[in-house]
Amino acid sequence: MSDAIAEASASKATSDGATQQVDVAVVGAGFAGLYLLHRLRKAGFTAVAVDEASDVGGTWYWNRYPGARCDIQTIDYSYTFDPELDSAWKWSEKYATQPEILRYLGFVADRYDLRRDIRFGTKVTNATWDEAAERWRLTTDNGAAISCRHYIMATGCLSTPKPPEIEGVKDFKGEIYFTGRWPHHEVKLAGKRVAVIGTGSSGIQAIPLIAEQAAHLTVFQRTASFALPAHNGPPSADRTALLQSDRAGYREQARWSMAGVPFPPAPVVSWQLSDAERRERFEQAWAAGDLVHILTQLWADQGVDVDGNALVSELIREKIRGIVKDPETAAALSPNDHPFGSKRPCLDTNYYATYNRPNVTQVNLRQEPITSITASGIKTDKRNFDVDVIVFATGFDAMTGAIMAVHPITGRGGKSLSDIWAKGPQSYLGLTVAGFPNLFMITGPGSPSVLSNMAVSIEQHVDWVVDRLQAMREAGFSAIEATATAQDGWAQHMADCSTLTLHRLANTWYTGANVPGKALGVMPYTGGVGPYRSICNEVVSRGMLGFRLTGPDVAAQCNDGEIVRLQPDVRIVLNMLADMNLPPIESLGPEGARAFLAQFNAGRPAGRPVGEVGDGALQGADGPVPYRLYRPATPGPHPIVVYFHGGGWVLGDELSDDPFCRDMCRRTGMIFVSVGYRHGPEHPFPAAAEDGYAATKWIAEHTAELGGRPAPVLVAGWSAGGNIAAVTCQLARDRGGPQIAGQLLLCPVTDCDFDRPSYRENAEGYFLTRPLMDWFWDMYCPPADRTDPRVSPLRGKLAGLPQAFVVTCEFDPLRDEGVAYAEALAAAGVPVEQLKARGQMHSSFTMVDVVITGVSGRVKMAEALRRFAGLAQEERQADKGARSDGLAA
Ligand code: NA7
Repeated sequence: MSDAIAEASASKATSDGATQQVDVAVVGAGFAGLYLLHRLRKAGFTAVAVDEASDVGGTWYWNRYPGARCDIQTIDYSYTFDPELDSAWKWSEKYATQPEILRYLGFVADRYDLRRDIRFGTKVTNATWDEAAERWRLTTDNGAAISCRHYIMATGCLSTPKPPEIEGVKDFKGEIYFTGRWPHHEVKLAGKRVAVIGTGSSGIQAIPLIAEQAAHLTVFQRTASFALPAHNGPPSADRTALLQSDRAGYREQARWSMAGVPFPPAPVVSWQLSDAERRERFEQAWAAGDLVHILTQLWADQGVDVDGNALVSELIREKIRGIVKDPETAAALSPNDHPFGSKRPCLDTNYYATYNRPNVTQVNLRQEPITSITASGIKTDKRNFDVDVIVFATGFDAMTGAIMAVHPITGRGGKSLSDIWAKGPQSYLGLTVAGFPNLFMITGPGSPSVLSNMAVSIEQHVDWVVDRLQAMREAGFSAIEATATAQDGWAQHMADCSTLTLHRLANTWYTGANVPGKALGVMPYTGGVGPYRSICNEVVSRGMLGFRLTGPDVAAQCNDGEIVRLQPDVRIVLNMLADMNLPPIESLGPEGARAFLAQFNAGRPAGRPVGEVGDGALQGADGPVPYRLYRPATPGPHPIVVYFHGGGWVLGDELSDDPFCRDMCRRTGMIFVSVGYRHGPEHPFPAAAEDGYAATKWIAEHTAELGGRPAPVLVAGWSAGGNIAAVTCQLARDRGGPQIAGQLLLCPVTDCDFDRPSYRENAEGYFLTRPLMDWFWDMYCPPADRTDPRVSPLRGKLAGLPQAFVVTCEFDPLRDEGVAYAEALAAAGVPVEQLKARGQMHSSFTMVDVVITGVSGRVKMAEALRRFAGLAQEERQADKGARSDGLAA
């Protein structure tokens, strides 16, 4: 039988008259509820869906306001589970209108005969978990109660409109409409004085059309949104051609993309482009009329870095100034309190130009807040506006509203979901909640949901849930519940993810800030659709990690744990490396390994601009060695940091940590001199150590020539470079100088002992492996010399060394020897601070602009260096929030 015709053969739900008995009850008959019903039936489960509306459609049933459209290209905002359905439906527009989307959902409901299992005009009024029977007991406001094994909330993220929160609404004598509950009858606005409150996506879509009808339109704006022209028309020819050339491949790419729309990651960073090149990219994106395109395709740093984002924001503000004739109105319409994309950007048709119409007035509520609604209109603290109609486009109690506020849900031990979520939604994977067995949420808080193409995220969730229910049935399990450990781990992972993007910097419905009194925190998963999908798959492949499964005749199964302990971007990098299936570096030989590193580094984002970069040679221990100097753009002279690159004393050179040196030069406001010390095996121990010391001495003696502040200098290094920095401090103390003001040791090698736990726990899989460290040691230092403090500084005398900042990473073989060195320094009376970076690996901090979660660590490193040099601290706007992300273990 074709997938296009759903099996109607699933066993019928039974009813004892008062209670309808089903395997699964679903709330909602929108995109998610419809697909759920289809899948559940095909899997042989009895199911019923309940919806307050009188027909299918979910959000598209209710949001019928003028101009309501999809704002993801509709060929992407479609079901993909059935290729026959996928090719049977043709969208008439690039962004379909609400009536067309509703027709599509009706078409789907008919095609699979879904309506017969939907109870329309019915609301669940109460849901309680019956522990003895292991069933959910639901009461409804219309007809039989429901008893079900599994209860699934397919309630949508934006389905509970927010109350107006303005005094006096009841006093108004005119007509009141809510965009999210627009009437089904025709609303006549011609000749009327209309007010619209709210300028989010709904207001921005409705305002131009209302302005065309109304005698006068007054728009009350609290926060200006970024809006981009939709350039609507027929479905875009190039996207359609892509889809048609390889439908399955196109859909699969969407499933593994970051936003659920098949766009590749942007390849370049903003500082690699000239002003003219950036403008050209922006103009192309503006002309393309595609939100996901403009949000992801301009430059790689636009969504993760305040400075990169500011460039886009300003180009959009320039457009607004170019369209809106009145400069004061243009200024009020120009968003300047949040990064572009951190609040949901909107897609418009003639929105800004509407403000040039003589019958449209804008009221800036930041300058004159609404004080009340009166019988005749709206009162601000400066004026009265008499109107006939008020349209509330004031948004939704997003993400949690429909799940929590609509009806009480009582789980295990009589605990209510509202109580559990009082301080913000807790979930495992955004799919389940500890204490609520057999309850699932489709696109719940904690999943990518509203930060993605909902159609793609819904299908992924429905498939995952129904697959699990099938697997449970086959294994004899009747109940599934997330563990507290898994849920807490997910909360930590969510918090880690939220440092990746700029959503945390705006007060929005993503964070709950639009509803007075709601707990604040980024609710959707910001780690991306593809990574999220792979995590859900990994939960399954690791034996339902984080779930407790029980059944009447089988032994309980609980494989407890946290699914992601790495920082989210580190996980992505490691997965990419694993997919590349590279040969072990140590198998390439020194030359091959060096060539590999050069090739690897060529593919990374370019380092950020600094004031000046210059190359030179200095006196090493046995002749000249090269150096590269990074000078800040600020007026000098600056303190000098002597820097030693990583590479296991074998690989790398004075250029190989270029992005890190640039980043630290910018953050510290200091000169970084990266030294090209000699390498093994050509120059074995102690060549690198002696070069390190000689270079530091030379630099300290040539500070003026280098344009730096007079000595003392500072030293810093990563990995084997951290080893050289630590050794240099010991040699400088013992050989009468130079004076060193402080040492930054980033994941340093400090000892030749491989027996510490971090060598066992992280032997493989985190880029720097135990076999690679073995090889580095073999290339550089004969066994007999390995306990020499010039290569194992932990074995040296530690008293009297310069103050230190020691960074170690949780998933690094070198972690424990770094910690041991820091502790030994402290025990010897050396002032020392440690950063134990949770979820990071050996290369995290030097993968600048790749491992974005490394920013907070580099902020702390820079602060330490500034302190060592006696400079005042300064927080850059771009680092806002980065210091307090709980990175340290
Ligand atoms: P949004 O995006 O939440 O927009 C609501 C708008 O209403 C927004 O401009 C709010 O200003 C404004 N608002 C909310 N409450 C008030 C009060 N009390 N006074 C004045 N202004 C207020 O909802 P939409 O329906 O437009 O869009 C929802 C999503 O649907 C959209 O993002 C797409 O994903 C589809 P604020 O920004 O809070 O200052």
